[in-house]
Amino acid sequence: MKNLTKYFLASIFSFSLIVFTQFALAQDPNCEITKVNGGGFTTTIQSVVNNCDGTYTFVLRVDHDGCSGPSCKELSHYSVEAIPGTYSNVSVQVLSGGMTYTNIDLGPNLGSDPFQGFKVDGTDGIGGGQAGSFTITYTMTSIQNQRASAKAGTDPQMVTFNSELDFTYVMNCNNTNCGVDPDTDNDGCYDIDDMFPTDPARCYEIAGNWGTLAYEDLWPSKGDYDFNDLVCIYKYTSVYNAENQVVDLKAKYYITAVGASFNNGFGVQFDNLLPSQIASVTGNILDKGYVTTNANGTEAGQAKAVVIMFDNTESILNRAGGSFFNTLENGFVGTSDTVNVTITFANPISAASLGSIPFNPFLIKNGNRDFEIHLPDKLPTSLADPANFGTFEDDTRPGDGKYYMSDNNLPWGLHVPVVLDHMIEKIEINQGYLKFGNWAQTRGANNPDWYLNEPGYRDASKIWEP
Ligand SMILES: [Ca+2]
Ligand SMILES: [Ca+2]
Ligand SMILES: [Ca+2]
Ligand SMILES: [Ca+2]
Repeated sequence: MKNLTKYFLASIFSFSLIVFTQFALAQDPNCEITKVNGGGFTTTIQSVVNNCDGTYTFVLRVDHDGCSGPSCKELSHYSVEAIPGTYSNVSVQVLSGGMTYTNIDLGPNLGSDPFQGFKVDGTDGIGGGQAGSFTITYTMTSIQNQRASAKAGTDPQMVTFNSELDFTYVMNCNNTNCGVDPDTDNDGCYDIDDMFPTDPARCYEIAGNWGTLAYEDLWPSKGDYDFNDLVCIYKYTSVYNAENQVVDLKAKYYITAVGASFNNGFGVQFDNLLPSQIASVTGNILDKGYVTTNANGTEAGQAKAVVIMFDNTESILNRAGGSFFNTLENGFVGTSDTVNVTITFANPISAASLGSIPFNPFLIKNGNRDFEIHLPDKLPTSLADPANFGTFEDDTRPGDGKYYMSDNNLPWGLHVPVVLDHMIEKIEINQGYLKFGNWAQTRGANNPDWYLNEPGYRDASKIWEP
């Protein structure tokens, strides 16, 4: 977009220039400028290259559409305006049709033409019902306003090209100015930086680190508090455009433990986003039929954008045996598929408006869409049944801004920004992670690093290992 910015600034006092620039950008995806000579002839600035030695190489393409009749005469010569002493190396190449010429006249005086320059003289076989195309390549020591005449009979059939709006535009659009790095897709993100060099919507991506989400799945009952009923590690990668706005959010999820009898689902609410701000969702696993989606792949019936990443764990797990997955001492050890979900936004958005990782993830209890289990103090989605709040051990009080915690502030969902080693089945988490209890009951004020492997932080004999 650097060219657009430049032209906008250059043309800020001229409405007509703004209109022209928009036309050029909208109508010339190949970075060319075409003008109509008349009589079936057009002239196109095909390229302008700054040779970085004080010279520029220009290529004009002349096309005739094959029209015939009194207003479509055969070409007699083709003249190009240029300041004497500034041009050299004029050559012609026939691209199509049967055009011939007798010589290239380097002028500078061109007889009947009203300007100085050079011409392709004694042309034959193009115009007057004969379609054809040829290019004129020439070198100049500056970029100038240039007229070009497709002379047929007495009709000059003249076009006028502007040094800035036409020639310089084509040069910059093609990134053929001196010292400019190539930008193949012209998105303002140079090829050397562009991880998507042929995709003008995308420039680079930044991958986050693996983190862990762990759940107790008997909410609103406390359960055994081993926090391994679903343990899912995640990694988010944001894809940015050249304006540093997020185009796609790519998520990876991998299940490390299911110490549960329930077959749970998992989704993420983007609290700052409306469903309409998402263009598409791909890669999520919806096999059980209880999740209804909008056309864009977000969950239907939601006020905020919600993506169900998988609606059950069994579609993803590769069990080695047994009913507990990677939570029993000396038990079977299974693997998980990696769920790769790509969310593409309807319009690129700022990273700040997307919200912070891990957003608002939640467990769906055993295929019952009424029961969501969120991280502490995260809001439920539109589909959670609020009748479950405040029942059993849950002490959710929306009026006080308290969600998904017990009366002594114990959560049902955990997030840590590292890969968490989970508990052995049916052993409370605070027996393996010795600082956990103080962290939870102070609502995170104390021991925010409870999950680290520091001296005195763990009883490793209570933590599962393969
Ligand atoms: Ca690029
Ligand atoms: Ca790109
Ligand atoms: Ca449990
Ligand atoms: Ca368990």
